Amino acid sequence: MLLWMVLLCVGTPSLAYLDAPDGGQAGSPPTVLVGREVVEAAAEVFVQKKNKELSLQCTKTMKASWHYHTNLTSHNKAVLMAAQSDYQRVRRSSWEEARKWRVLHHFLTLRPALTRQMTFLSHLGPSALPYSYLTMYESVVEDMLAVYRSASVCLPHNPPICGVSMNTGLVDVMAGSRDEGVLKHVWREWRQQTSRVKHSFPLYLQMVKKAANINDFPNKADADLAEYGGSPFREELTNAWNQLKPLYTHLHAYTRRKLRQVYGSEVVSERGPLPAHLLGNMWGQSWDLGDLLVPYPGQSYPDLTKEMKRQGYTPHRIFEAANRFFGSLNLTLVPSSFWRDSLLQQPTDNRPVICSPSAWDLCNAKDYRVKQCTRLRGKDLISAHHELAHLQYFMQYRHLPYVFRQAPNPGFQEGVGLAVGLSATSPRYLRRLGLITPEQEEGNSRADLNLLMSLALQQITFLPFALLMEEWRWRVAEGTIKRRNWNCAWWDLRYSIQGVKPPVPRSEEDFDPGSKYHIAADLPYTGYLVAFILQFQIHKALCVKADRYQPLIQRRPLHKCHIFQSLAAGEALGSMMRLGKSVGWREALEQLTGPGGGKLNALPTREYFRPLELWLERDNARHGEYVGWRPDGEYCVYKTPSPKGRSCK
Ligand code: X8Z
Ligand code: ZN
Repeated sequence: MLLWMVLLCVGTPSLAYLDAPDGGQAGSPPTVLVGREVVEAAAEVFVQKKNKELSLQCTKTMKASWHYHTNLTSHNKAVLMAAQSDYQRVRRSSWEEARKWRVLHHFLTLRPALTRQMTFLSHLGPSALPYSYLTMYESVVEDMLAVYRSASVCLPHNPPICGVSMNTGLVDVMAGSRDEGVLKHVWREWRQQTSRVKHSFPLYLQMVKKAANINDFPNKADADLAEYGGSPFREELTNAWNQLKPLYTHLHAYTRRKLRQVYGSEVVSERGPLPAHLLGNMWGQSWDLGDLLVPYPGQSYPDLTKEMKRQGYTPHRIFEAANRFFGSLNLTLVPSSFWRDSLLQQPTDNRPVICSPSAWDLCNAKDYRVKQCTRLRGKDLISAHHELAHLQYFMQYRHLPYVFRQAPNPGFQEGVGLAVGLSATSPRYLRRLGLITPEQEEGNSRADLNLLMSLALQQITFLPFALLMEEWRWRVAEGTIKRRNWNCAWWDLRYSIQGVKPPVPRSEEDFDPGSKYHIAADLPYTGYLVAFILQFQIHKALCVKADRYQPLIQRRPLHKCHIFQSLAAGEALGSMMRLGKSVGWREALEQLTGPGGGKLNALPTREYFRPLELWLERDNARHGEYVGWRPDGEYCVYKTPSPKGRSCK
């Protein structure tokens, strides 16, 4: 039935152009009336063609990328760069063609699945820039990265040890040193070096604004937030952060007291924010302070390495155990090619590889791999479960068109990996694997608290850092933070959200945001923030399905739950994964968590850490520690705008 009538120009290849306002003039193609079905059929042909082209190019690029990451030669790098540029060409031409279809919006609405695919095809980020600008964007990011990569510090030894970078030792110095002078020196020098990122920042901002505009967004903040449904999501993040704040503030107060014991109240004041250089991490995004903050030293669960060795574990066996975990949920086992093609341990032939764990979808619906230089440690066992969770996601949505073969927002894929990691961390699960004994597991509340503390120092501390970093970038992009205040505005956020201060006063001569890789590299960070919150929502929902979590029932707390062998949890997880990106993230989340559950919610995080929060409350009260922070000095010297009429000519 011809319900919707539109005018189409015959003779335009592949695309259905609507009649131009002056259509029908001599020399222009003839126009005909066609129905909605015809347009939809043409749109369907278009998206199918693009899905096919893109998945083929994706496979080529991923294969080249795999070869490079598992053998870092210049030849492999050149092959990868060529493949990436081919992929970008196809992606860009798809973008150009998809945008021509947008004119249809004035006349008819395509089926939702088609509209959704068209929308994804017609957003491209900076790659949509005209070539001259694209080159400028790429080179300005390259300049910022060059500053970051070349930054190194001289350690104040006698004689000094120079050329130390994040990759070659600064991580260990920040985490391991308790020498305040050394930590201050390293913290300051790193920022001294990376502050040169600032010179490139104005041009970078111009380019990302242009890229946002070309994709129909007013600025980069809106472009980035579109993945999550737009700017109201910012408020949702702030709400989630407010839900978590009581727990964070107690952790903050406890940490301040412990740091004061080591460094004295001259360095760590009674009620002030935490000095950023003492947190065990260059940015204070996790507090890697080893034994300093353990509630019950010497009473943790046993290290798994010894038991794994005793039982003859190998990297291969670690992944077999992780694979069985998914089998026990009645989910999909990895294909045989996984065992043949993956890299599960450090190669012995001296080939240079990037060892950080990663999961690979080669975009052909059959080829899935993991790269992980596995060692016999508890954290590698958890990481194996985490990476296979990513593979599970890839395999569950493989039936979908290419543009839907993604998680519904950038936080989901990681959120699922982290949620499965929580099950794998549970001592009850480790007992099922035979890696700890029933005696070690049962009623060991001190070991549980130590475990919760170590998780909180990675996960709870991360949230305010990630939030302030994104807030800073969004405010700069939309212009509410002005260039003359870039650095001091950064420290205002560091203070108000994170409760952290610099060890030495800062000024607008510095550019401390540039000390963080993801800012220099223009990489998104919101996905991590979302993932860290979502993981507990997902974990809770799965534990409810598995009937292994009941609030207020002491034997069934959230932090002890694992979903191993729960068919109900497996079914729920699999159904959500099968949706890929074919629906919005709220719908996918609500399907898993139940009616009304389609929003970010940090209360499951609070529930998970409840025993720790209670313990911290008592411990802070026992020591009369002030909970919260107040200013104890000036942290950054603002540049006042120059008075009118006094500017130099
Ligand atoms: O950059 C990363 C990963 C690489 S995908 C190691 N992360 C963020 C960071 O290090 O700042 C993971 C957590 C946040
Ligand atoms: Zn991951």
